[in-house]
Amino acid sequence: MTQRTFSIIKPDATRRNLTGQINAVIEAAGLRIVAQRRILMTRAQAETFYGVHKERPFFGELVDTMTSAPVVVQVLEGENAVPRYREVMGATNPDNAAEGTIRKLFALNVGENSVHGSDSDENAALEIAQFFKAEDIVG
Ligand code: 3AN
Repeated sequence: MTQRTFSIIKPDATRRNLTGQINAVIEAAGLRIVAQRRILMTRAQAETFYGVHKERPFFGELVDTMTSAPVVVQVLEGENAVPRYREVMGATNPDNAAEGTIRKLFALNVGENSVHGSDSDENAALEIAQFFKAEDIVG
């Protein structure tokens, strides 16, 4: 089934000018970039986005990192987009990421791990709605 997921190319990656290389991995995996925008996240946006991690010890660091440089927010479309993109991203900690995954190729460490991808269809819908209007997504 064709689905959508939400992706972020994170500051560690935009800083190293890796947007195009990451997009190439996404497209080679059969996912289509149907919306994309480069933004500087505000602290309020990052705190809302990572609200589920509010109580985690790394929350402050996560918000600092996500607001430290531009990010590219994206909507990806494809068959089983949510689990497919999680596969393409690789494990949260790049030390555990499989060969050929975005995090194995590009991530620096668990906090600067180059990309975000939604972990469920429900969260994908919420995350997409935080950053995109329906008319700005063209499949
Ligand atoms: P994923 O991004 O693979 O879904 P989550 O949801 O567990 O992983 O974590 C969200 C984000 O929080 C990660 N992408 C990473 O940037 C950051 N993070 C997770 N665990 C740690 C940690 N132990 N130390 C610092 N940052 C972390």
